[in-house]
Amino acid sequence: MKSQSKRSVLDGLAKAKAGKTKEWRDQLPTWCPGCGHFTVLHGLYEAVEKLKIPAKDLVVVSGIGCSGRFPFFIKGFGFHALHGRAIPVATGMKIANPELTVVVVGGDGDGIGIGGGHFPHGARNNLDITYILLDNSIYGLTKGQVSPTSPMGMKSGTTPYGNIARPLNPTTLALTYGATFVARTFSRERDKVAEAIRLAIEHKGFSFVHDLSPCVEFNKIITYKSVFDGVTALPDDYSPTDHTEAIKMSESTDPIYLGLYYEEKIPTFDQNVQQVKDSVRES
Ligand SMILES: Cc1ncc(C[n+]2csc(CCOP(=O)(O)OP(=O)(O)O)c2C)c(N)n1
Ligand code: SF4
Repeated sequence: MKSQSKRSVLDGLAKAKAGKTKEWRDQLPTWCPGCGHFTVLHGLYEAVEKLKIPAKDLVVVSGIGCSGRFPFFIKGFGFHALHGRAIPVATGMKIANPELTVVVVGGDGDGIGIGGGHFPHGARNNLDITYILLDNSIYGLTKGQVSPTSPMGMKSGTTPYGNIARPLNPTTLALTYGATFVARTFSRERDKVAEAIRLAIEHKGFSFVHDLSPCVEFNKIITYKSVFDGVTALPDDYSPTDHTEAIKMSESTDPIYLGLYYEEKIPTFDQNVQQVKDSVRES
């Protein structure tokens, strides 16, 4: 009874804060209070609201993890796929119905660990989907094991003496794989997260948002404070058109840069498929 009333108070507060975007809310999120994933959920509400995407045309696809719960919390269609398999599922959906707005959401374990073989192909095909990676540098759902983005030395359930593997950098990977829109955000900055997601959805092609989304429950090393102390915006004179420069800036760890790293307009997967169809018909 007590938790029920607390729930409805939280629900009421969230609704009041969400303003117009409350129309997009579905089930009450089950994440821990303070989890960085909330910011991204609200960012996505704001983005689809601003872009006036009808719920019937939106599909959110996820893998497994705390981040994998995403489709339950937003109206529209959703698909909670197998661990690491959200991109192939989204690929099928987009090919079957190019009119859909397809958004993939997943964790660092889901997308860079078990699903790491799919990310390059979504990107290099320039499929017109948006991929939001919620990076908390830990496996949250399974209660705190190191992930492929955990820093060296980090102690966890699976690394009691400290992590001995070097971390992967999702922003650099996306750029290297050929993603045509790449941004990095931080869950402490709600407006910037919402704007990055909106721009990513607007982009025609494979758009990638790498959100630094602290796990307040299990990661005591990568926290809101540690991230806040380590990040800064990309310089004012930075231009997101130079691929080599984008990769160089993405690799910086001191500071870690936030913002739009790269955007390129080239034909999408759908357009290339159409071109092949037309040329086959003509021949
Ligand atoms: C094939 C398979 N292997 C392992 C698991 C167990 N498992 C569930 S979620 C998860 C990791 C989730 O971490 P992440 O993707 O970073 O998301 P988070 O929970 O941190 O949001 C693992 C290993 C599983 N469900 N399926
Ligand atoms: S365990 Fe971590 S990632 Fe999962 S909901 Fe809680 S704070 Fe978020």
